[in-house]
Amino acid sequence: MAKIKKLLVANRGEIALRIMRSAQEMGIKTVAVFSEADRQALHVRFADEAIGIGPSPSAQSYLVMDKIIAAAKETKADAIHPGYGFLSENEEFARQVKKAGLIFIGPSAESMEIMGSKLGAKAAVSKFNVPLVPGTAEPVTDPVVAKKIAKEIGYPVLIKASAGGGGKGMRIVHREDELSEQMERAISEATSAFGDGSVFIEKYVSEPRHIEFQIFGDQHGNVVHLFERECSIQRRHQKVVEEAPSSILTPELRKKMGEAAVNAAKAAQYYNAGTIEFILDEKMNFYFLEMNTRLQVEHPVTEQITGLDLVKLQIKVAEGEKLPFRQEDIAIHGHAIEVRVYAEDPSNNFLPDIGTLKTYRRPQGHGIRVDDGFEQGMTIPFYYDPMIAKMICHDETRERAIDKTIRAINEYEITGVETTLGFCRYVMQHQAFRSGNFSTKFVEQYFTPEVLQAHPSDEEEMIAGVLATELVKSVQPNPSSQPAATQVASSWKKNRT
Ligand code: MV4
Repeated sequence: MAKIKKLLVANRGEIALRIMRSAQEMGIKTVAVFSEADRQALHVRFADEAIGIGPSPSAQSYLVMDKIIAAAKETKADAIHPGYGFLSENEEFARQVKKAGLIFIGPSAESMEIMGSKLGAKAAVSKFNVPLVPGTAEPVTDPVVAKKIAKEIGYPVLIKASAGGGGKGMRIVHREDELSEQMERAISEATSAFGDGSVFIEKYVSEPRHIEFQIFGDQHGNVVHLFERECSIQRRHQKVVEEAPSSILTPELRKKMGEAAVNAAKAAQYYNAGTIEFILDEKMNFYFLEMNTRLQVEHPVTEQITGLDLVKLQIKVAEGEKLPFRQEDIAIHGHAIEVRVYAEDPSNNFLPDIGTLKTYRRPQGHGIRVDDGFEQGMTIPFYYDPMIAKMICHDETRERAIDKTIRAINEYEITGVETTLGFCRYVMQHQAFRSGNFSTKFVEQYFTPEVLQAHPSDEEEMIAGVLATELVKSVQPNPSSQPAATQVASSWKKNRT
């Protein structure tokens, strides 16, 4: 068993910090890498050592394998954690790291290769009792063959790129006369975007829920699942709100899906942390979509309900340790909700709003966790993902976790940039979300920029009401045509944003 003494984190921002914190608690020294834009970043200050790896664009820094491996050698690190994004799902990187005599904190390059292709993943899991969406397990190029398949499974169908991810290269086809044209487009799109034109056809599930299972494997063949995360609240394939557990799984269905997830992982002889993505249709049928071979952004909701530190577990498994528990030892405790705070303007089509955090005050209190990489006065670099923070609220029940999330959003103070906080509050207050009756179509169905102006939060309404009463009691008749209470309430609201 190879004990890790020094860990290089090949990432930036909140996830680099989050990984280093766990490493430090395990007595492991940490090495940060940074681009020019990140010279002053918190992950650089937190690490025991830091090494510059080049210009700000990630293609010249965080994505350059050679520079990262050279930095690990130079600092005598013995392991590399890739975080999420950047090189985290690059099997060639995993191979190079191993070749350099370093430990890659993640699965084997072979597992990554199988799961990196959607068709490869489907072929592998199909022999392991994992339900797949009706469709083909082979690439299709001939429109005649495609028409025959589509007729068999029934319209609407979905054309997907095997090499695609995050919804890229998907096309819905409603009728036979659209099929050949859409297929041609899908193939040429996939070829130019991924250098691989393989596409396949599936039955289109129209308003699915996105439910993913966290799995964990060790290098001795043991695999468990750590329950599910519901990630249906997303906008253009970018998740905004995630929660665990899902409000619609029964214990029986959870058990069935959990077993399927473990089987899918075993199909790729998977070890370390991974996520099995399912969709669930309105009849509660579930289907495997793909596997993500990394630690995910939303992993904290799983940590909050299981009490486990997934990064520590990743490190131990990478060192060769056995999983310290069996499936029956793990249980769900309470409910956790994560909202992603992006520097984006929800009233302007979620356009990135890069700038300086003039005020930045985190919410506090019982059951609140904020994973972020910024402090007041810092500028959000425009080169990378504009996520400022993840806020995770944990409480005994779903309803309490929702109410806590609203309270914490109201306490969060960010000025200088527009953020998605108000949008997340809108989600938390929406009856479809609160009742649990929603799908991946939530944002499309219920969100327009106007709702953020039209519906002040309960708290705002209550405070505005109190102010109005106080004002009517205390002031002289108002000379302007507007009632005094409206003026006060609206100027108070202005100060809040
Ligand atoms: C689907 C689907 C409906 N039917 N496949 C989107 C991203 C990629 N991981 C797969 N995705 C989907 N595949 C079939 N056969 C609907 C989606 C989908 C989706 C899935 C998960 C989370 C959000 C989504 C938003 C739109 C579409």
